[in-house]
Amino acid sequence: MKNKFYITTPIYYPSAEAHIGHAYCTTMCDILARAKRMRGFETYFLTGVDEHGEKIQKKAQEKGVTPQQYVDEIAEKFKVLWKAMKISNDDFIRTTQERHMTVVQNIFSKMLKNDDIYLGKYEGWYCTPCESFWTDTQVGEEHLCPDCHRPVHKAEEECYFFKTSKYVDQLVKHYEANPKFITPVSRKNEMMNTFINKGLDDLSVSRTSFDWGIPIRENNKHVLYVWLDALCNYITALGYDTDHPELFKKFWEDPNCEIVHVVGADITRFHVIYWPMFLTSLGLRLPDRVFVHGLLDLNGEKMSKSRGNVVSPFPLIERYGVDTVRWFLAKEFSFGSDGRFTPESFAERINVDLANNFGNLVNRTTSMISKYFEGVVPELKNPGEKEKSIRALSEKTIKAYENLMDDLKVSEALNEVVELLNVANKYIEESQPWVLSKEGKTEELGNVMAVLTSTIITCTKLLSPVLVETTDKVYALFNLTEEQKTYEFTENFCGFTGNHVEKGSPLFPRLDIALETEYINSLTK
Ligand code: ME8
Repeated sequence: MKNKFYITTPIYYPSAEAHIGHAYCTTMCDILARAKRMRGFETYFLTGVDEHGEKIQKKAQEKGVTPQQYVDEIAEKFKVLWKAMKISNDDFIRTTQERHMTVVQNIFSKMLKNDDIYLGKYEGWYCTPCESFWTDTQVGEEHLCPDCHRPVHKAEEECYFFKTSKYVDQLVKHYEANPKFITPVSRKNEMMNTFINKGLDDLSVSRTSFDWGIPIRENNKHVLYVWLDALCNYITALGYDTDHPELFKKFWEDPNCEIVHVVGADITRFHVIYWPMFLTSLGLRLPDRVFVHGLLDLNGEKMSKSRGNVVSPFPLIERYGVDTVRWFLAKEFSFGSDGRFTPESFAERINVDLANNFGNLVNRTTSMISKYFEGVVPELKNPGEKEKSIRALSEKTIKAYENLMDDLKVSEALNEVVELLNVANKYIEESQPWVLSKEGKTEELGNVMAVLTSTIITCTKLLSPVLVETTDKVYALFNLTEEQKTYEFTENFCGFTGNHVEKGSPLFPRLDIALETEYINSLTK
């Protein structure tokens, strides 16, 4: 099993402010990164912004500022959002940074020298929003972009081409030998059918019609195609081809490091076709996995910055707290499938999982320990069948959670924990502590409290990559020692005897669905 983990988000276009879709992808990566770190994997988590290209240049012109001024402002807003969402990224790369641009120029030179890039002429259909050229067959009779379905226009320019034909067989072999390279597998089939089987044209990798890009040293009429520029961020951020390549050696070059790119379904093609080809051209290893997550829509309509129907995470964080927003994103949608954001689903999800299940369990347990045991966690003595079965379930949950997280199945991993919480709540109903107390069955009553405490702490730990603020609150309620807070301590079932417990206010207040639906709806108008 690999003991290092390098995970990346796409680098987003700062062509408008970040919305809940960007927050979704970044939060899922953050959860995966935090879950690995918690278990002792050496982890590196990268995000950033993709600042070049015609689209950005046009936006800046519309606003009457320089492209650099324009991206500086929005890049800052992305950083502020990730801070507010408690994103634990190790670096934030911007493609206008010198550290990126110089290395990308070197990369282009290398590819040119290797004869993987040549100068030619392009005649085709151009989609400005996607910054992509397409052939007659691809745009069809209606002349629509096969990716975004918007109209394309005829364009001709001298440009450099990358020889995709040289690498396509190797790529397909790689897919076959590594069935998890593209996850979910349906995305691989889509790529084969839509692009590879139809025959790939050489990829145009330079532009002369605008100048907001990385200049090509060998021919300064040209700037680099934004996708070649952007994809390289995954290695330039690590110091590839510099005099300080430590991170690159430590993460990219170490076969014991698992490399995962998480991307939305809109940009699969670039990550699973062209990026592997570029890496092969440079003689570098490929990532282990490209995980393609689904896109979220808003009340059934495609959410996009250009359409203007987007939800900003900021007012949600402000009103409900960061953990609730993170929880909703992680739990509501099955990672890998498309999802629908509706205001009702937000409030309901928080009530069902956090207020009624997790929060309620913590609240009931701390109150009962205060009431029956003067706030001190009792010892587990002579456990009965129920206690033994919860212990077994707890151990099984930890294993299942680890395996599912390792397989990037975040929502499924969280489901396992929610199931354990459900069982713990049922255990209260079945054991009826109030009856045990009345009947003076102190040992049995103590066992229930010990088991509930242990289950709460195990679940809190497993949920800590998502519920970053709540974790500390729960640890404080149970006065955990530093040792008890460690992940390894999950092996000690009922290892909390003698801890002093505080009675706190509810962790997650129940939301009024109608009221909150109205509030969230008002944000999307
Ligand atoms: O494509 N639902 O940047 P981008 C879920 N710069 N995720 C969404 C989403 C939605 N409705 N909308 C966006 C680019 N995303 C390039 C990437 S990488 C080398 C260069 C997320 O700002 C999703 O992860 O258009 C998607 O792939 C990404 O944002 C696209 O961001």
